[in-house]
Amino acid sequence: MNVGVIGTGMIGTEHVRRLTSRVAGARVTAVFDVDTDRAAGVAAVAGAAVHREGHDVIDDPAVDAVLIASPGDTHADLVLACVATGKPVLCEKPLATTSGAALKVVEAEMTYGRRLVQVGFMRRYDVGYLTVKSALAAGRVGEPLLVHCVHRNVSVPPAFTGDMSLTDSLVHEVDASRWLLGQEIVAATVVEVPHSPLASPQLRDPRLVLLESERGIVIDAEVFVNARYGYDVRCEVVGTTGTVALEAPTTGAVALDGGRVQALPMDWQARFAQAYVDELQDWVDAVHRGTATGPSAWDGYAATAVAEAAVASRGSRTMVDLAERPALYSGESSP
Ligand code: NAD
Ligand code: ISE
Repeated sequence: MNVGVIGTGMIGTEHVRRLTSRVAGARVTAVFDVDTDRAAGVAAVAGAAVHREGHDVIDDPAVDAVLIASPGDTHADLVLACVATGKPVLCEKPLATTSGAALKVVEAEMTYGRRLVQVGFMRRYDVGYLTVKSALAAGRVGEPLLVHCVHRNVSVPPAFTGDMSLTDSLVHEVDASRWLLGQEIVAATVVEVPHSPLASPQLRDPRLVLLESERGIVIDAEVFVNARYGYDVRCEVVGTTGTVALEAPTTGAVALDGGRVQALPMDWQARFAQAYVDELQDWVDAVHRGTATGPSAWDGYAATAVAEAAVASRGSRTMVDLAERPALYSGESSP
């Protein structure tokens, strides 16, 4: 399967590397990035052609499937072009920066009549999240009552502005909660907390968000994108008879001064390294089979709709404006 990659920044470059050396059944044959030097460097490693714009990658007859890893505000237009040409596409999150744009993708795919779109919610492939999901499915903790989520980054690049901790980071907590619980999120409240002076004031960092599921489960999600000490993602589901939580993966331990210090991953690349490989392998296998099964356009739309409600919240409980879910998306991957 020949893959065309649009966007060869931090994650795009790593996805090309994974497709080239860790994933079976695919090779990268075309790339585009507005930063032409970056595109050329990545293309040289993969043995791929460099195109003059994103749409040229999609229209390239030798490209069988497309991976989009450019910034979020470019995604919807590119995904729509993939659907129009009938090419499978793995689009990094967020699917779109507005729920209206994401819904257009859902509608285009419905018109096409078959799933072509997978969204890069890689946590669904992480062994820790999969363990929590199986424990819930087996009823090991009874009925879920509450979910506690923590999403802490060491820091974020200067391009990370405004409400991106909701539209770009919180969306992972939204998707993980929807998937673990098998329920949509119907309301969001952003609770005011003191902000870190170490973060740019416009980020209002950290954020504490209360999400409510359709059957009344409350999810508290802390998003702290300048936490400094490490990349720390936590999730605990509290049930009627027990709780189930992610293990905190460590990258080693240092013994000193009569104690032992566990090292944390410092970024998402390290924390979710295997999940990204498994996500890509699942996508490639699905494209070969002709059926997409990973996180869908609907999942991308639902996450963006919840983030939009959180942005609008400003302290008050805000209902999520969600369209009715079409039958195309009633499969295993969606609530
Ligand atoms: P980045 O800024 O490092 O890379 C983005 C790249 O896109 C840059 O090389 C930039 O030059 C290029 N670009 C800008 N406009 C473009 C356009 N119109 N067409 C093609 N290329 C263009 O950002 P990143 O961290 O790699 O993030 C890229 C996307 O991946 C974002 O949507 C982000 O949310 C997502 N992401 C997902 C995860 C995850 O864990 N799933 C992790 C990181 C990033
Ligand atoms: C980034 O885009 C990702 O998706 C990471 O997984 C997440 O931890 C980070 O907050 C986002 O900015």
